[in-house]
Amino acid sequence: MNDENPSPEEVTAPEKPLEFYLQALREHGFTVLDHVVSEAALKNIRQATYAQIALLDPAPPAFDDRFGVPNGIAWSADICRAVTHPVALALIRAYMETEAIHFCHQPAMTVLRPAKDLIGEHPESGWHSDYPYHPDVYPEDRWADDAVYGVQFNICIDDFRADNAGTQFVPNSHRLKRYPPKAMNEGGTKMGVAPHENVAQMLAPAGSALIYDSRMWHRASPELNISGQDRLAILNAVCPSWVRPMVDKKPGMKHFGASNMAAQLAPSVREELTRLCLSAHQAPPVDAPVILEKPDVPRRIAI
Ligand SMILES: O=C(O)CCC(=O)C(=O)O
Repeated sequence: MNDENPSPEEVTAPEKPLEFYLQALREHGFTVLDHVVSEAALKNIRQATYAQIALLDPAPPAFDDRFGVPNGIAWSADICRAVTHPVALALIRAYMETEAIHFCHQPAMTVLRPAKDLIGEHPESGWHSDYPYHPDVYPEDRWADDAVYGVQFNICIDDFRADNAGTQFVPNSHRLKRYPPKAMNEGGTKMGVAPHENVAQMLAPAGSALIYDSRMWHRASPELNISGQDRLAILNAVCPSWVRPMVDKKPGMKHFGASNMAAQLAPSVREELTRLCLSAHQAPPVDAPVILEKPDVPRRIAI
């Protein structure tokens, strides 16, 4: 572990009381939770991520792309602490009105490279809502009930700004309770021009978390990263524990187990991380909708 790591006991505190963020989430389906990761931890996470990128084979493209750096919980204690931030998780639990939550894939470090050939382009597609509000998960791809079954918890390791591809979204689109219509993914996204007239960007300083209702229509916008720099973030799809995961989480936990990371974490972090990353499937409550993968339909997953 890096000597510069903050001690496990040192948990950063958001500026305002939890109720402030919860109210924003309830009103807008979106909030920015500040101070989830300290400056020292951000530095460590960047350093550890670039050490991992150097090991990727084949090497990822340097421009015009977004890629994942796998197994973050096996190589960064700071990532383990960030994804188990107690205020962030309390907020998510309160919004979904359940204590029993889990991650539907392992925390996903993503690197959005600077645009080069994409500058000035308007690539098609990318609009989606997040798991479990994916195509082919709900019957009829409609989610009529009022309960919330997914919250996205994206931790900004770099600032999210207009000039480095802060995530595009349609404010309040979670209220429409449907997947983005096909037209959103046709003809490229020009902000302010129909059907993208209401598109905004999620903007936040490094160290904060974008926390939003998974039904929100949104899109990674690599063409907008004109900063010349990478933009790093850790993506997490959080659902009630009875919602089946998007992917098999066991291989990720094997890496975690083999890494000896557990020994470096405070017991509270280790226990929360294990709960989130390794939860066994639980039976759904009796009034829950059927949330299934239809086995014979090819999966179309975007995170
Ligand atoms: O990286 C981004 O800007 C978009 C993230 C995203 O699409 C997601 O978390 O589902």
